[in-house]
Amino acid sequence: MDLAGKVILITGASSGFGAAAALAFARTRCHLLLGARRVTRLNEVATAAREAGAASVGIHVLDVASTRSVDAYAAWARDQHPSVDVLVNNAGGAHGLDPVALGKDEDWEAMVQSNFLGLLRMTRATLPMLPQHAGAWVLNIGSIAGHSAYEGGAAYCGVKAGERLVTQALRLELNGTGIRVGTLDPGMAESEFSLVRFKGDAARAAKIYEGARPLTPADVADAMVWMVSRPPHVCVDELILKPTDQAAFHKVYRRK
Ligand code: NDP
Ligand code: 8X3
Repeated sequence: MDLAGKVILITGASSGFGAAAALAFARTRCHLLLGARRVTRLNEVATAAREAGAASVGIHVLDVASTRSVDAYAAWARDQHPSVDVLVNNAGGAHGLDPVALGKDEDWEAMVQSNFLGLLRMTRATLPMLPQHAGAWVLNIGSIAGHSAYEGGAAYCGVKAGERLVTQALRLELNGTGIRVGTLDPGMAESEFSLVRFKGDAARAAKIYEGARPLTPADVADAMVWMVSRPPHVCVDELILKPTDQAAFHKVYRRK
């Protein structure tokens, strides 16, 4: 499906997968609506996306953890374009790697708010703008963490497992509307993810990728564009994308 002229709304577009997705979709000459909390970073992404060929780029502050912010964002988006063809629910991330016995309320709450409630809020606010029977998409970004648990990942794995089930419920609810719904579930990818998880500890974040060859945000963005550009009668319900070096969360091949 040709994406030129389509309207793509991406949450969490200030870094990592969201920023790479903005560039990848820009190359298809679509219109972009970008949101995140760091507006300065959004501005930089918008400049790069215009240079990459986007038909237009709009940015607006967005905190998916706040219903008020999500509703203000949706009202702004409606002013830019009456309809949105693709919603990419990407905003989120992990906070901490503590076992449950040492877990912190603020970390758990931040993960539930952004990855889980934020996705529900954004979807509720955007659904009235999605055209029916024209190949529209709700593309949610999950994780291999939603498929199997690991120590220290109880809350993060829990919210990403929740994301899969929200995706499945929405797929059932929207069947017959022509609106496609699916989840893209990456494994280890080098972005600001680990820096955020480890609260700015760059050395600890770098260790996660040491000796391995992780996915890049551009790899994940390529998969997003592929999913969204299938013909309207084709829906990729679930796609797991992992580095060749990562057979499972714990099984990572590392070069010396
Ligand atoms: P980054 O930390 O690089 O990007 C996260 C993005 O989410 C940022 O743009 C951030 O923007 C935004 N964000 C976080 N919280 C909020 C919020 N409350 N409101 C609005 N925006 C928010 O990480 P990734 O690009 O790697 O992560 C993107 C998604 O992919 C996340 O959902 C993550 O869980 C998932 N994922 C990541 C993997 C990895 O290994 N990197 C693997 C599998 C899935 P800002 O801070 O400006 O608001
Ligand atoms: C991020 C990937 O496996 O580190 O979702 O949790 S993982």
